[in-house]
Amino acid sequence: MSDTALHLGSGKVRELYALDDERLLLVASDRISTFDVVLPTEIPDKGRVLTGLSGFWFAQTRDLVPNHLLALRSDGRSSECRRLEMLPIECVVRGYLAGSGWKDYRATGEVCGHRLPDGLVESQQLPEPLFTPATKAQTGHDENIDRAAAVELVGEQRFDEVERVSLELYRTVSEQAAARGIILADTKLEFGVDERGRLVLADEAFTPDSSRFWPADEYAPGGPQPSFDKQFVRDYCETLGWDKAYPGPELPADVVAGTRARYVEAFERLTGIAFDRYVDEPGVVLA
Ligand code: Q0N
Repeated sequence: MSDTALHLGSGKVRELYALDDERLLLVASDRISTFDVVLPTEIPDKGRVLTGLSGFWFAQTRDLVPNHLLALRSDGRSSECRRLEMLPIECVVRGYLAGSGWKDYRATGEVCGHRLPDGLVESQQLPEPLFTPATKAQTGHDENIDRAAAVELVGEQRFDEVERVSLELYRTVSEQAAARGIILADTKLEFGVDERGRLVLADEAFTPDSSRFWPADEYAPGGPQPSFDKQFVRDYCETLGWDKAYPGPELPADVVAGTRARYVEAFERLTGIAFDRYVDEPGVVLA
């Protein structure tokens, strides 16, 4: 870390520092959250896996939309980024009916104002991917919003642009993941605007923390799907009868090792790059 960087804020598992007026440092820790609670036990290399995957997808999608990544640091968990004016919406794309999308559909037959056919089941693939924006809640949960509410926040032109770009990104990345046996069920993107008013993809992108990845060979619509990365942790927590309130439980060594292996497997399957090569030279994901 640069010794003089100013700490700007913390997410549940990431830290943000200002390097200077134009640049930020985004640091991904090895912390893991489940059922919205950060656990006291870390997953070694999780932060490197997420930083490497984000860098890989930024490089793979740079011709679709510019992104904020300037450099990956040699620790593999820190990225230097362009400082942007962030848009006040979460740009979610859903190809499958899971999470709050499933909840909203079951209650109303709609997701973010998109009317869906009757009779869809949990985790079913949608007729086409949907742009389903949400507000950025400072605390608590993001709230799904319809087109009109999102237009109020970013304007009509910018809305149309982030909708088009988000759907293009989802199609590109989900095709590449499908070719490697992984379903990208949904994903959350964040965009900013640079000094010349251009849209720039920011934050992390297409990581297991910002997306639902499902192993394609276990896909079975009609119920919730096992998560690629956190399923061991969730299964273990369910055996404890924990009330899912803070503080969460410590994880035993076998759950830590199994979960680390799943994160590394996700990295290697999605990128086609050996994780050890990334640790050696983070820049390999950008080539
Ligand atoms: C920014 N967040 C929300 C780290 C992630 N390129 C940027 N320019 C200006 N601001 C931001 C970015 C980015 N990325 C993004 N907050 C500020 C996500 N944070 C939450 C805290 O942990």
